Amino acid sequence: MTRLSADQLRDVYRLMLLNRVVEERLVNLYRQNKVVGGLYRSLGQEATSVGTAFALEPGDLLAPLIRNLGSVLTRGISARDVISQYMAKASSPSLGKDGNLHFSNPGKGIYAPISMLGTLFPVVAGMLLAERLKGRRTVGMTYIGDGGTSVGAFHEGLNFAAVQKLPLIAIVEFNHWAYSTPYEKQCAAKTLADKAIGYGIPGEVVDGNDVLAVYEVTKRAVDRARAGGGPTLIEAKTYRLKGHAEHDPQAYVDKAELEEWRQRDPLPRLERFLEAAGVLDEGGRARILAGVQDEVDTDIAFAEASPFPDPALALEGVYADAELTRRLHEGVFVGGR
Ligand SMILES: Cc1ncc(C[n+]2csc(CCOP(=O)(O)OP(=O)(O)O)c2C)c(N)n1
Ligand SMILES: [Mg+2]
Repeated sequence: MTRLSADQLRDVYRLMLLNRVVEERLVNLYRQNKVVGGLYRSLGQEATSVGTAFALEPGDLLAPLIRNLGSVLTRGISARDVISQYMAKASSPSLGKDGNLHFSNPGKGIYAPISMLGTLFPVVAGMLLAERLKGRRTVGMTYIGDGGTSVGAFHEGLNFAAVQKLPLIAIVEFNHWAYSTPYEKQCAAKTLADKAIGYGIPGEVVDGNDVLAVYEVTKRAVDRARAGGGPTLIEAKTYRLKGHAEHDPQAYVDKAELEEWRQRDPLPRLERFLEAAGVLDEGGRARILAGVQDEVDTDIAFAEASPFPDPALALEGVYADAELTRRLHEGVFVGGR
C-alpha cells in the first residue's frame, strides 16, 4: 500500500503532529500579542505539505508559501527557528527583520516565500536552470494556492520550466478558498490539474488529506523529474479549515461544509491507518506526542527568552551583504546552532 518503511511512516506522523502543535501553540502566543504580524494556519492541510516535501532528497530545493509550515519542518527547519521568526526575535533566521515563514536557509535548500503570488515559479525555474548548467540533478518544489494559479507569473514560470524540461514539481493546493473568494469565482477549469495540458506536462489530482497518496504521487513526479522527464503539476484537493489568517473568522464559509471537511482531518486518518497497519499503538502515539510537546515547549521558552533585534541593526543586511549571505548559506544564525 505504501513504499514507506515503518520508521518513515512514524516520522511522517511526527512531522504532521509537529506542524499542528507548533501552530496551536502559535495561536496561544498570537492571542497574547507575542506574534508579530499575521498567523497563517495550515489546519487540515498538513498532509499536503509533509507528504510532498517528504518525497525530496537531500540537496533538492524547496520554496514554500506561508501555509507550508509542514514542508519546511520536513526539510529539517527547526520549530525553534519558526517560532523565533513568528515572534520576530533577534535569534530568528531573518534576525527579526521578517515574520512567519519568510526566511531562507540555502544550507537546507529552503528559499523564502515571495509575497507576490506566482512569482516563485519563474524564480525556482531559473534556479533549476542554474543547477542544470552546473551539472547537478537537483529537483525543485514550489507551491501555489487555487487563487494563485490565476496570476501571470505562475503561467510564465511553469511554461518556461515545461519548455526547458526543468525538474520542477508544482504543487497546487486546492483548499477551496483564496481569502474569501471561492474557487467558482476564481477559475472555470474543472480541475486545476487540467492546466497541465496547456503546458504539455503531466497533471495529477490527489487527495491532499491522504498523506500516503500525496507522497506516492509526488515521489513518482520527483523520480521522473530527476530522470529528465520535466515538470509535473500536482493538484492536492484539501480544505482550509481556518480563515485566511488568525484575524479572519471565516464568516463567509458554510458551516456544514466546514464540518464535513473537519471529518476528513488528515491526522486522525493517518492515525487510523498506522494503527491498522500495526505501525503505531496507543503507547507509541503518546510517546511521539510527548516528544513533540517537549520540543515545542523548549523552543517557545528559547524564543520567549530571546531579545528583540537591536534597533541600531535595522538597516544592516537589508541589501546584499556578503557576510550575512555567507552565514545564511552555512545555516548559521545569531541564535546559534
Ligand atoms: C499577486 C498577488 N495578488 C494578491 C495577493 C494578496 N493575497 C495574499 S494571499 C491571497 C489569497 C491566496 O489564495 P490561494 O492562492 O488560494 O492560497 P491560500 O491562501 O488558500 O493558501 C491573496 C489574494 C498577493 N499576495 N499576490
Ligand atoms: Mg486557496
